[in-house]
Amino acid sequence: MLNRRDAIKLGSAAGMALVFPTKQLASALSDDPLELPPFSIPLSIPPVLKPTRRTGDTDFYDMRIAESWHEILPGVRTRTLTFNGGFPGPTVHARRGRAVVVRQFNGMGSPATVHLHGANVPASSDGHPMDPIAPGQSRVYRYPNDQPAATLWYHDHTHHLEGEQVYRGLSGAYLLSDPVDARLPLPGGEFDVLLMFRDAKLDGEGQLVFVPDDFMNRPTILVNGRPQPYFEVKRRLYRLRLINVSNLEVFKFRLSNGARFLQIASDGGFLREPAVRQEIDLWPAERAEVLVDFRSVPAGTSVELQNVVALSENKRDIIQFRVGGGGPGDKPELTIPGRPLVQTEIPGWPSRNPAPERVSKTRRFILRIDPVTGEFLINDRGFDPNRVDATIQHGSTEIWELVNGDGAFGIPHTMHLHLVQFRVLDRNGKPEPGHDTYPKDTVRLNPGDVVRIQATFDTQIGRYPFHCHFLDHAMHSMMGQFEVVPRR
Ligand SMILES: [Cu+2]
Repeated sequence: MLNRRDAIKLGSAAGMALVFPTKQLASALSDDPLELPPFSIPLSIPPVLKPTRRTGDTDFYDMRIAESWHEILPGVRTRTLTFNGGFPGPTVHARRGRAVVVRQFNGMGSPATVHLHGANVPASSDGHPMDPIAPGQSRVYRYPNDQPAATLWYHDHTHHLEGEQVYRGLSGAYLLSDPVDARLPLPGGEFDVLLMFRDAKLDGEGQLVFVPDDFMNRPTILVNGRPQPYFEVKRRLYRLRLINVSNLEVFKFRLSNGARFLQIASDGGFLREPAVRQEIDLWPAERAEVLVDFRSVPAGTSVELQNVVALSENKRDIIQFRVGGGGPGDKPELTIPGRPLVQTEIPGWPSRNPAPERVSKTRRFILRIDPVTGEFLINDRGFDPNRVDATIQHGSTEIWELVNGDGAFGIPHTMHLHLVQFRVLDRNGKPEPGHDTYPKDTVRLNPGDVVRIQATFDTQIGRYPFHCHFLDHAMHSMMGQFEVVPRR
C-alpha cells in the first residue's frame, strides 16, 4: 500500500496544490508544534448524559449545541463547538429495545444536523446533510435502538460545514448495549474505557486552526479532547472502545510493550469470533473494541498506545497507560489469546449474511478527485441533494463494488453507508480478514483498492446518504444518496 508520505514523493503534492490553495498550506506550516511534554495531562472521560425523563420504553434527553470554551492545553481557553459544553460531547448510554429521544437545540450561529453514525434510524432522524436545525431552533431525533450492541457515535453532518464543525468539536459517543453484551464476561465499570481519537492543529494562542484537507499540518492528536494524555490503569484486563472521530487521521495502533489486543467488536458490534491482533487499523469513523491485558505488566511501568503510521514523530505516541497495583479479581476465563468470548449466536447474524443467489443488484461506485477542478466525486459527480444514486427495493440485498480511483494521487478514501451494517466480501479479489468483515458501516479504501461490500436494506424506508468519511472529502461533495423504496 502507498502511504501518504509515498504519495507526496510521487508528486501528488502538485495535485494537492491544485486542489488546496498553497497560501493556506504555507501559513499552517509556519506555526510551531505544541511545547508540552508528552504525557503531562491526565485523560478525561466524557460524562454520561442523564435523561431528563424516562418512560416504560423510552429515555428522553436534551442537548444544546453551542460555541464554548475548553481547556485543551493547561491554562489555555480554546474556542470550541460543543454538545452540552463537552469536548467531546457527553456519552449517551442506550439499551437495545429502549428508544432514545434527543431534543437538540442549536445555539450556534450556523445550521447543524446530528447524525447517529452506525445506527438504524428512520430517515427523519438520520441527520441528513440537507435537513438542518436552523440557528435558534430545536429538533427531536428518535432512535429506536433496534440493533445489536455497538459503540456508535454522533456528530454534525451539515453539508459543507460538517468538516469544520466536527473538527471544532461536534462529536460524542453513543454506547448501545443489549442482553448479549450483558451476558459476556467482559470488563465493566471503570475497566470499560472510551477513547476517542482525533487530529488537530492548535496555533500559538492555543486555538484550533481549520484548513480543509491539510492532513500534513494537524500535528496534534487528541484523546477525549486531550493531547497525549496519560491514564492510570490497574493490573487488570480492560475493555477499550476505540473511536476514530478524526476528519483525516488514519491510525494503525500497537502497544509499545508488544502485547496483543483481543479485538471483540468492530463498527457495528461484536465480531463472530474475537481476533488476536498485533495492530489495529482505525480510519476516520471506524470503531474497534479491544481487550488489553495489563495483568502481566509490572506495577510502576507504563505502556504506550502508538500509531505506527503516524506522519510525524510527535504523533506516534498517542496515550500512555501507567500501570499501578490492583492485581487479582478478573474473571479467569478471560485470556489473550483466549477461547472465543462470543459463544452464543448473535441475533441478526444469519439474516445479515444471505446466500449469494439472494443478491438482487450489483452497483459500482468510483471515488475520485477531479485533478482539474479539485472536486471530490463519486462516479464523476458531486453531491446533488436532488439526485438519488441508488434506488433500492426494501428487503433486498445488494453488492456494491467500491473503487478508490485515486491510486495515481495516492489519496485514501473510505465509504460510509448510513442506516446499514454491511459485510466486506473482498478487497482486490482477496477475502477480507474476519475482524474487518462484519459488522461494518465504514470501509477503508487504500489508493487503487477495489472493495466489494454486501448490505441488506430490510429496515427503514427513505433517503440516506453514503459518502467518504474523510470528512473534508465529504465536505467537498464526495457524497451520494440511496433511497430505500417499498417493494412493489
Ligand atoms: Cu475521501
